[in-house]
Amino acid sequence: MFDDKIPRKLFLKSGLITGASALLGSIFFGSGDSQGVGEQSSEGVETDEPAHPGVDHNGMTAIGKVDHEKNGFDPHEMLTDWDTGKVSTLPNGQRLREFQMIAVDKEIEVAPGIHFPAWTYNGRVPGPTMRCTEGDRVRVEFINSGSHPHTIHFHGIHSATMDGVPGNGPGIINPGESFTYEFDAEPFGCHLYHCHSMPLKRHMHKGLYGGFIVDPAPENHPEFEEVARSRLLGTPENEEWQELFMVMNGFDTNFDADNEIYAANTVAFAYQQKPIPIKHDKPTRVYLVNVTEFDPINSFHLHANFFDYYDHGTTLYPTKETIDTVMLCQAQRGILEFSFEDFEPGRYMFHAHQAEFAELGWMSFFEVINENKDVV
Ligand SMILES: [Cu+2]
Repeated sequence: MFDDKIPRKLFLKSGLITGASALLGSIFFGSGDSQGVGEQSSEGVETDEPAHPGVDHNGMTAIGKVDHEKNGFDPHEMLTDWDTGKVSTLPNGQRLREFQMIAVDKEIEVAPGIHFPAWTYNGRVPGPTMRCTEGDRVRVEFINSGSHPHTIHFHGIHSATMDGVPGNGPGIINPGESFTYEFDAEPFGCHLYHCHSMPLKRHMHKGLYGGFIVDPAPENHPEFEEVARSRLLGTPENEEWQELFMVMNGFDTNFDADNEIYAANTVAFAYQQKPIPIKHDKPTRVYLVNVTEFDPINSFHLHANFFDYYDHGTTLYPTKETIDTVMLCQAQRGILEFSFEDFEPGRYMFHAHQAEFAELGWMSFFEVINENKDVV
């Protein structure tokens, strides 16, 4: 239907995309200073010449604001809003964490003026970031209030009947039905959950996914006890860190099996328009999950600094050290650790190093706050 040679952002700009429910407005990509005229002529033809010579282009961004209140979630709050469930103790002394997950169809705004008919867990994309401790009993009541059959498939170790896949145990949960998944939280690490109904590509990219973080239980790791305590939510050692959660995702707004919008935590350019504050005297830990559909690989690149990486988060020592870029296949995830301790204050970029993804939304800033140093 569309000429593949025409950049996708041109379709976004010119409104050639069909399907009004998928795209209710048009996004203007370009410099924040140039009110979206960027590098396109008035005829919508891309040129090499800046549309406004002499204008100081501050980089790609979106013009306008997403209505987070209407969406019912804010990508900045999603960075730290861990859902630790309802906590109690079982007769055998094991800690129980109970969660409720409701599948709901919901239109969300993924970039200013661009709406996407999502399928959600609890009305948000990504779904709640579940966080528990290694060895906890996890009980998740799943209610399907959506219009299609769904499941929840957890990455982790559990029985076949709790796997959330068609034809196994309860299999798919039809609209109006419910099922309670139950298992022990293991192994520790940075995991995810997602719908496993068919067609899988469609069910996943519509928004049915979220983070599932299992903190290590320090008593199980005497040789790395201090590291484990720093990862365990609620300990003084954990308080010394700034922890952030990011899902790298994309949205096919015109249903051509290709993404038009990319982001971390759903809203394009959210952390560029409003950078994430970072205190220089606290190290940062990012729980990173890739759920981007259609494109086989996504990536995270940090500017002006390097990080240590823990693949899947299932080790207490880095699996890669002193890198500034990591690439993740679909469903791959990991933990990044870095520090801006001696850095001057200012904005430090991070983004997908696939330039196309960055230009279509996966472009962000950390705002380092250092009262001890001046901006040079
Ligand atoms: Cu589904």
